[in-house]
Amino acid sequence: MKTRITELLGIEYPVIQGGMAWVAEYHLAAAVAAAGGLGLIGAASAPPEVVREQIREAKKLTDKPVGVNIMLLNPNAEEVARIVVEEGVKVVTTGAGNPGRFMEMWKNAGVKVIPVVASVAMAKMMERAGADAVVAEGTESGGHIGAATTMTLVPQVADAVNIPVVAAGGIADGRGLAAALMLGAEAVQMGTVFLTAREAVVHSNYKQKVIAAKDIDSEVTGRSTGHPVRCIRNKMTREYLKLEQEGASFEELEHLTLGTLRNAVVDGDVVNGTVMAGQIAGLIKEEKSCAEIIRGITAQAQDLLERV
Ligand code: TUI
Repeated sequence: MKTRITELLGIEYPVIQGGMAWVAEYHLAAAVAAAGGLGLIGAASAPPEVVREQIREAKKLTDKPVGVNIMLLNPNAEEVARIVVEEGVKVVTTGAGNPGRFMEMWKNAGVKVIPVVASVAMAKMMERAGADAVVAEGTESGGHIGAATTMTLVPQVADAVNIPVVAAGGIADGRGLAAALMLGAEAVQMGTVFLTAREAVVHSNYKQKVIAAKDIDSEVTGRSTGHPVRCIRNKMTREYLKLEQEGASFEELEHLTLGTLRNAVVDGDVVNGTVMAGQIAGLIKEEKSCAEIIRGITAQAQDLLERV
């Protein structure tokens, strides 16, 4: 399964792991890399020195490339942007904003830059700014989301740019990978399925909540604040959506979710915590290793594509 993305990144399979906050730590990133995909350390809102340590730990576990995802809403984003250069990271993905201000530094250091975008306009802007590829992420995704669906966004982005496109949002098996390739993508990025991976250091309550989730068990909080976030329905989302409907202030809503992703991922509080996951959670039935996930998905896609 060779595409411009596998060539660009020097990976065996066209599979990228999402840079999930608290979830995408070095054990998961190294396991994905070792299995032939692109593993990512999610810098999210971790202190910059913790990100540096994570990069070094990943390198101890694998010789294969491990990238870093930088969440641009993080006030420390600039420091993390420099650390990836200092540590010799070869691939960076970005989320939740415009990484234009870091582009020159990364390009000069030979870092491959793959911004996650949620619109055609942002994809074109990123291509002009020198991005090596873009991830077109549909609203089916978990966490911070845009408005367009993967089915509509991916072909429109693929038509609008010449750089390779990675599809994300609602993909967790070989049918999704095959469909993404048909839509014009040259790889997929998956988050939800990897957060249930055996190597993901995620509380079992969180993994079980995702495995138990059905097709319509996610909600989007924060539409009124301009930061829509998809997570599995629980006591927190019910309270949040009720407050939002009552016109609660940004501060009140922030207060309800501050630190709650960590509480869910690390402490297993899936009642009051934030259980970010995509709409494809309903497809995921069991915990598997990263190698089983990647081999299963690519083999199924290859089989389907040969039969079509
Ligand atoms: O970034 C993500 N997913 C995330 S980030 C995150 S941490 C967080 N936690 C609570 C509240 C907010 C964030 C959890 N999940 N995915 C990539 C992504 N990027 N999705 C959508 C976008 C995006 C949106 C707007 C990219 C660019 C953009 O441009 C806006 C601009 O600056 O013009």
